[in-house]
Amino acid sequence: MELDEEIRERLRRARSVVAFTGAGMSAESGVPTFRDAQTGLWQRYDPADLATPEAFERDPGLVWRWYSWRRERVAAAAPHAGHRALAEWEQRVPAFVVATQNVDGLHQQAGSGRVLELHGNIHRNICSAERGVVTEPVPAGADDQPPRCPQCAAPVRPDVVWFGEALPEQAWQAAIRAAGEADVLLSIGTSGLVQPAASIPLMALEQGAAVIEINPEPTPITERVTVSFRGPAAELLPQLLAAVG
Ligand code: BJW
Repeated sequence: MELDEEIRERLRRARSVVAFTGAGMSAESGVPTFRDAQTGLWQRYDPADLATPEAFERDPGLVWRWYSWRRERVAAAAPHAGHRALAEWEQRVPAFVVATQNVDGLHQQAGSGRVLELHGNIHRNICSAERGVVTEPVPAGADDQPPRCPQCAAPVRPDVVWFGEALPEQAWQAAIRAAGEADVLLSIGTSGLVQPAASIPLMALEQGAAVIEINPEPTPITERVTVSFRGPAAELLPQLLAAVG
């Protein structure tokens, strides 16, 4: 990897680093992204149309089946060399935060200790009415329908953030703080289209951080960042870590 000497020095000197990640971070682990082509059973659906409270109200079975399919994909996935490079990077700097839009838990599996989940976690269920975490839902009569909350019998849903819903306040505030204090922010595998998370790299840029993008495709922030590397995360992150030394 060609690394400009000035960038290398900024990376070496960085005391506070934020890794801001999106679905492309998990692509090489076998978890499909949102806006790249969908395959199989779900190719007829636009994921953005399924990730809304209205979609769940309209057809809870359809949304539940989509999440069951995704849970299977996530359960079969393992972190790759890029996830591990971030976990190793954390050992080398005083303050290292992963702020992820991903719901798959792969950063934690790779050993990252400080992970802010901005869009929730697909492994948890919550009650769609009362919002509390449900660990032992009551099975629905039909297999393809969501199970029920044992307290109020409302359907349970995955503990993820759908369009129109607020991000978890603590994680969001912590991400804003981390971006505001960062010397370096890595923006990895995100299309940068979904707000408010997409504003995190720009917050870091505006307060003087070096922002380094890793993505095979250009994004809306490519022209503004300090440096943009075009390529896959599993390949480029270990190279970047090695180049920093
Ligand atoms: C690789 C790779 C490899 C491939 N290596 N890279 C301001 C302006 C306009 C609209 C809004 C706005 N503010 C809010 C909105 C509305 C809306 C929004 O942003 N809409 C836009 C789409 C227009 N935002 C919201 O509704 C948010 N809520 C909100 O604002 O609430 C306000 C509120 C406040 C107070 C009270 C109540 C409400 C919520 C957004 C929630 C997003 N949820 C989802 C689903 C999560 C659950 C689940 O997983 O099912 O989050 S949608 C989906 O998009 C998911 C992702 O986290 C998110 C971002 O996608 P991401 O990660 O960038 O993936 P892709 O697929 O888009 O891109 C993959 C990238 O990887 C590509 O660039 C590839 O090139 C790259 N890649 N292979 C590296 N190997």
